[in-house]
Amino acid sequence: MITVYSEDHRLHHPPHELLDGSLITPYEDPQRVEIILDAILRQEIGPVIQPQALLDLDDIRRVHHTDYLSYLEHAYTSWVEAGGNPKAVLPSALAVRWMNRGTKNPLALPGYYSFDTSTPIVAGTYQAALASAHVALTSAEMILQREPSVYALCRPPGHHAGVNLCGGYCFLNNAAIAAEYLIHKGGLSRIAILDIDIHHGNGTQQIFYERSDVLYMSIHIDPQIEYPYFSGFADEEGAGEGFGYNRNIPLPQNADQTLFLSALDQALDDVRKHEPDCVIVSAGFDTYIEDPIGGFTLTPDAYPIMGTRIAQLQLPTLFVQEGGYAIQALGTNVCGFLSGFQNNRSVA
Ligand code: Q9C
Ligand code: ZN
Repeated sequence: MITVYSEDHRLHHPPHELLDGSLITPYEDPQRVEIILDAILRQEIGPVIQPQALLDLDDIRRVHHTDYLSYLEHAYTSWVEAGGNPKAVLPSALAVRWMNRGTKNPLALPGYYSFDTSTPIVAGTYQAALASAHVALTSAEMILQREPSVYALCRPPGHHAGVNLCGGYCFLNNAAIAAEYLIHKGGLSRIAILDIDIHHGNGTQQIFYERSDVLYMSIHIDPQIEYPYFSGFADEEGAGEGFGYNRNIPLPQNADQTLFLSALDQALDDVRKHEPDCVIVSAGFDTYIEDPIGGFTLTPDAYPIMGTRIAQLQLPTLFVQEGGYAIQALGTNVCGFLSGFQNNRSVA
């Protein structure tokens, strides 16, 4: 399987995040994808290529508002000019419920465009986020060129990013951007996004909530106990035309492989019923037992099984890297997953 990777992810390397009231070293570290890349090369998963052609911002504007993109582009410089801490942009006050008037104040803007305090912006963040989206777009283009499956090694991740909101280490929603590309450039009529990161992909859910062409299926830790707390409940089923095309499967803390795999089987049944032209897997590995911010108890042997079951769909499949923070095990878990998939396909 081809992997698409860009070294520009390194431009996003914030010094801290604010978690549960403490300023800590970020879990979302550049080493994550370096370790995955290394394992992919050593285990000969397949060729690794760079993003192709020129990035067209219109492909990103199909998902994100222009004012949000221009905020991301200028956030760091205007923040520093206005006297913000040059180490990183982080909001102090969030625009919530009825307090959501717009602002031009560079020290206040981060609170308008963020929904948490663990998604800092540094000088290279926008370029890194664009490169990550470019990785997803290149991978989507290869699917259109009849590549049966592609792995987009995206960093920063994307599934928490909404149309005009960053959060959960995410700035641009790579999976959503790929889905829109497949529909608009490739003329695909139906897509299924299967999100197996431990966290609910609130951004992806928001983007497609009223759409029936893109099915969003998410298996994740119960939002009553874990991040993102305010979204991801089973009764969020989509709205308007999109009713029935959003499905959340929350699982309890400490969910194990048996529970996870039975949720995956349910999700795969729904994916089959949707009859998609392509499946996009939001592939997070923070379900692993040793993950420092996880909460499930999956062991490395779970990932090849997950790959195998997804392979049985026998559909064009685009894997988009999301979370996973147990750095020592990430390479093994990702390669196990991709190999499990590859070894069980009739088409490459
Ligand atoms: N107690 C992704 O996996 N903080 N984002 C969680 C845990 C934010 C995770 C707090 C986690 C974001 C892509
Ligand atoms: Zn996650």
